[in-house]
Amino acid sequence: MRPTTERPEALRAIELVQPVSIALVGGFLGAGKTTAIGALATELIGRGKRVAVVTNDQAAGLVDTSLGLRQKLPMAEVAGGCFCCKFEDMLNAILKLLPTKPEVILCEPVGSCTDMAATVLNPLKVYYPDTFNLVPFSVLADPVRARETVLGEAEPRFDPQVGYIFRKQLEESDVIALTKCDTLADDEATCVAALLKERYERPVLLIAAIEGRGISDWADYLLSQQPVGGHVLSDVDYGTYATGEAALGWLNATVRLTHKSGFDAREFVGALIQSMQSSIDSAGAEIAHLKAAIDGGVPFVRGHLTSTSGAPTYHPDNTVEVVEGQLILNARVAIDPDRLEKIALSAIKQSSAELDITAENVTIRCFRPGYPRPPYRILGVQ
Ligand SMILES: Nc1nc2c(ncn2[C@@H]2O[C@H](COP(=O)(O)OP(=O)(O)OP(=O)(O)O)[C@@H](O)[C@H]2O)c(=O)[nH]1
Ligand SMILES: [Mg+2]
Repeated sequence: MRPTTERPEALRAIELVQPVSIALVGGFLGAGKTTAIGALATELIGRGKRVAVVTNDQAAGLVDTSLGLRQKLPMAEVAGGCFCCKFEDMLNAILKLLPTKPEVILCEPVGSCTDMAATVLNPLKVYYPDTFNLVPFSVLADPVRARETVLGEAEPRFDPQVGYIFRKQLEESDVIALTKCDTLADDEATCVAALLKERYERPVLLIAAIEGRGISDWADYLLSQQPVGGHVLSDVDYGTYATGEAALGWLNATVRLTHKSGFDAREFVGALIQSMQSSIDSAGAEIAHLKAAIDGGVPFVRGHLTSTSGAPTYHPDNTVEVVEGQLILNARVAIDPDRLEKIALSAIKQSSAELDITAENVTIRCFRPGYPRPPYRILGVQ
């Protein structure tokens, strides 16, 4: 048993008959965390495990949560800050899921955060040694971003402080998973993985969650009692980290969409994303992740774009007729938040006018993430 340190009063006692496994799946914005978590959940459920998911964002109203609910996974959301700054909220989210008797809880931290090993894993380890069974901390890396940010193979498209966060995330992982390997030739994927392995001296797995590739090996690794939290960041420069986070404009919006006789939700999402992409490109800004979904009851259509010069992807990528639906728009872009808000509102107006859709009940939150101040930060665990 690990040594216990007295739990601060603010942290409640949690008594469980069996410890619950907690798997943190981190990585930069758009790396493929939600897709990978969905595939991992399917794999674990196939192995007879009960799985639940905790999502996390700087503000409420997430495409990721809506998507997880679609997969019929027990879900809880921590909004208003990252797990590290909202550790008590993360515990409350876990508590909320306990009635579903999860054996494994997959937790997706905000993609712009780092220092998780010291501020999340170590507090769980130290204050709840018999409650939680921590499995290796996976950090996912998109090959395009890894090449420009870590391997120096292309010009970085974000400020250096954003690159700093990306590299710190990988540095504190227990295991790295190179995502979207279906977009690379096999030898290319192996080569990038070998370079990351050499740089960070830890296992690097290859996954293509979209087609389920590599997920079984990843699950095997997570369940094989490997050491956890072995790369705590003792030297994070919170000034640089905060500047990197604040370089990103953050927007979460919801809009009610209706049409007299029905509209193609896929077409609307496509028009919206392309309009925003074009305006963001004209502003010379880089997209970290732009996602738009229409929840039309049974149909659920979403589109993603993970760089300004990239091509959007849609799920499903065919006509989906809806009469009314809720648009959920999440944008993380290296741009001033006020400008991002104007771009989003103009794109919503233009795309709805094009398709003769009524857009109303707009809720919009647009901001830069605040300075990260984790309440619990433990560097060393004996
Ligand atoms: N080709 C390919 N695309 C993928 C794969 N996994 C994820 N993607 C795509 O990458 C984009 C981002 O995926 P998400 O899973 O939403 O990424 P995320 O890390 O959860 O993003 P944030 O929550 O915004 O940080 C989406 O368009 C996904 O379809 C994959 O294995 N192959
Ligand atoms: Mg996600």
